[in-house]
Amino acid sequence: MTVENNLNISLSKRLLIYIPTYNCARYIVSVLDEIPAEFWNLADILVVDNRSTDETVNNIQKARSEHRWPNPIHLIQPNKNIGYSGSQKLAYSIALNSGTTERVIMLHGDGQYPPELLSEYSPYIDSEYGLVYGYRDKSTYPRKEETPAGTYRIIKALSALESLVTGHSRKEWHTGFVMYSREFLQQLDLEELTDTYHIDGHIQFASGELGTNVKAIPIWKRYKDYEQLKGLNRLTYIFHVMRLMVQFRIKGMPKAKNISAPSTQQFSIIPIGSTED
Ligand SMILES: Nc1nc2c(ncn2[C@@H]2O[C@H](COP(=O)(O)OP(=O)(O)O)[C@@H](O)[C@H]2O)c(=O)[nH]1
Ligand SMILES: [Mg+2]
Repeated sequence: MTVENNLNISLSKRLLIYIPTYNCARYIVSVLDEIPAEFWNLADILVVDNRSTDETVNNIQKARSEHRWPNPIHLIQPNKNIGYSGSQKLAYSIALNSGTTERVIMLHGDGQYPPELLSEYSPYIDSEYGLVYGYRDKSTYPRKEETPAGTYRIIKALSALESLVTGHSRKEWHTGFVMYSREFLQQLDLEELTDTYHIDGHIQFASGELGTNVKAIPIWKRYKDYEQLKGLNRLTYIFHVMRLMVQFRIKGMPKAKNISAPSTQQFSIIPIGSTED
């Protein structure tokens, strides 16, 4: 494995599908299997594994060595776990550093956002939208949308509050299913974005401050097969978000001083065939 810090991964397509993983051994191979065929030609696929402690990397490596997928994927690992937020900052720096990437779609490696939803973005790949995001919607997807009722109400209430506090109306501030344009990402100081879980909300806030063209599309999220935040964790998350939305408003948005500076985060490129010790 080669340690890199010059962000030079040979991306060649205008679209990048970035897949953050952390202990997704049960899901990651089927997530890649479920990526609609057209996207294997349209997009580069970059898995950023955040130092999983389970079989996530071995499962990917096994599938790669069997040439399971139509095209090669890129697989990298930072040299330590850098959190959900750090994984995003690294991926967006790599995208901005590449000469080709025009748009980035984040697709969670745990499969909670079904990869078939990628097709919902097709109409917007050549659009003026700087940010397109999916909001969970039980009225559009009454059977498929699996967010437990309590969580659903909390997410909707928190989102209504965050729209109020920030002055930017969004159908959901907690979605992890998003597509960003290069033009939009370039205006952000990635390093200044929050290091917490609510980085998706911070980027939404930035898009509001920048007056970015934003599009919301109804989606569904899987929960049946997944752990969810409960009790104190859930309360901590709620208070975190409430504190952050006020901070966003007070501090204003993290503007890039110049074209977004490349991240200095070190990472390893995991070539096909190498397995974790
Ligand atoms: N929990 C966690 N997830 C991470 C991390 N790095 C990447 N991820 C991935 O980021 C995605 C979102 O995390 P998750 O906990 O499922 O958040 P949620 O579904 O948005 O509530 C998943 O695909 C995780 O595997 C990390 O350090 N911690
Ligand atoms: Mg998840």
